Amino acid sequence: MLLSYLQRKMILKQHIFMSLQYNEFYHERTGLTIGLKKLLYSKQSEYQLTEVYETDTWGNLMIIDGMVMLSEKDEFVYHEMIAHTALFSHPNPERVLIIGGGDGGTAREVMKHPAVQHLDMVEIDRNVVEASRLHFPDVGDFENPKINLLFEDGIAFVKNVTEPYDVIIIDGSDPVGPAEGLFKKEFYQSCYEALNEDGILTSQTESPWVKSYHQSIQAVFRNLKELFPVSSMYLCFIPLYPAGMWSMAFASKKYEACDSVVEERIKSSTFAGNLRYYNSEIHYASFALPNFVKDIVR
Ligand code: SPD
Repeated sequence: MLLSYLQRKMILKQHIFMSLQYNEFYHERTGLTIGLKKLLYSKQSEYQLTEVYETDTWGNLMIIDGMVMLSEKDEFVYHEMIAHTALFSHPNPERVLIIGGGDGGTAREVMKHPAVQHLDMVEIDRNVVEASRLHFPDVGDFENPKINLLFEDGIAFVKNVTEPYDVIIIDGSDPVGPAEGLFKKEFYQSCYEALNEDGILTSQTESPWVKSYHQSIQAVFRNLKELFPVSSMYLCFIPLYPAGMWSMAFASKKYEACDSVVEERIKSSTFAGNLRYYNSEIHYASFALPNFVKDIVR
């Protein structure tokens, strides 16, 4: 078929336009589209491919193995929710461990708590830290002397902990590739043992809207329930993660998340008023689950 000059021009324009989009499909042809301006970073490690793009509307965007990790504009939701929900639920979180979290956003939020004396952050891939230092200057807190950044496999690290933690935060990737083990019972058992007797754990646990994640979500909550006296899911809303609704796990050896003492702690904190997503109402409300989500973790 012969195409007119105009038709050829349109096809070319469409092609160029499409190639400047990032697409993450979470169900067949259904997914997320983000307009891109240019590629800023691309490095393959022995574990994964880390890329950073400048986007049209979300600032810089980090993608690992074809999955969005964070954008400059919406990262605060994830990092505030994974850090403060655990830290405000603990009366004195002095020692904290982050598994993953190489972009530094979770560490930034953890270090807002004056009680924290020491933070070990165990990231498997140096490229994640490098990409964040270069292209997400406002995200990471890497210079704080209380932070001990280690480039190791978090799953192996947590098996050999000698000085236990008050809080462990699992800020990993999706349950494929190097992060797959972060959804397994053996790993949660090691985390349980690496926590003090009143320790708390939080973890990212994927989107309840994405069916292919259901097995991993169910396994995590089943495992946590078997290990910890207190365990529940909580939710937050992150526009660039598949389907926007994101789940996290809260597990605790002693303290409840929804306790009036927690509310008091949040309200009397010197910095909580400056956070952009998390507050005492959100803390409570995030544990309210829609029925279809309850059915997944029941
Ligand atoms: N599909 C998104 C899962 C991302 C979980 N980790 C994000 C890292 C941000 N510190």
